[in-house]
Amino acid sequence: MERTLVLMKPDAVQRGLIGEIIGRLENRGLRIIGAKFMLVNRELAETHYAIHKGKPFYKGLINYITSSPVMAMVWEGPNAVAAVRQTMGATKPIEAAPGTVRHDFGLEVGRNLTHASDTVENGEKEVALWFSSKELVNWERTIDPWILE
Ligand code: IDP
Ligand code: MG
Repeated sequence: MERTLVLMKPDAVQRGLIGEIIGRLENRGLRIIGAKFMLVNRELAETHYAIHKGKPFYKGLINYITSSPVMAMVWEGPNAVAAVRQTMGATKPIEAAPGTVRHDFGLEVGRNLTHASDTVENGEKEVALWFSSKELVNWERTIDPWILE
């Protein structure tokens, strides 16, 4: 079972879209196993986005993610990484497919509402960066046989 890190970025929180976006992930059948509402310090922001260091948008990206609270979550499911990326849509809202979060609520790449891990390996790394093992909840969802074959 894959795990993926999902962030409701500050714009999603400020715009009151946390419930809407979580609802989409729940509706798909993904299972939440961790969540916290938090301010992101610069150190965490810089570690999380280390791959983008040096790019023209890097400074703005760090300012954006640290500007206001985020809702950080871990979601689990078969192919969870690809499934969540698909639900969020392409990085640039203007290129995101209709029906995706970034299409339905966004216009600009610098305010694209969410983060989702892009590979299984990065999912594992990002979950470990953002959550301690104690913060992840092991629970049974009784409807699973009706969602997972
Ligand atoms: P992703 O979030 O879809 O994985 P990445 O390419 O990993 O996209 O970029 C990380 C984040 O950096 C994006 O979600 C977006 O917030 C921001 N970003 C990426 N490219 C640009 C840009 O050209 N201008 C402003 N912000 C950008
Ligand atoms: Mg990325």
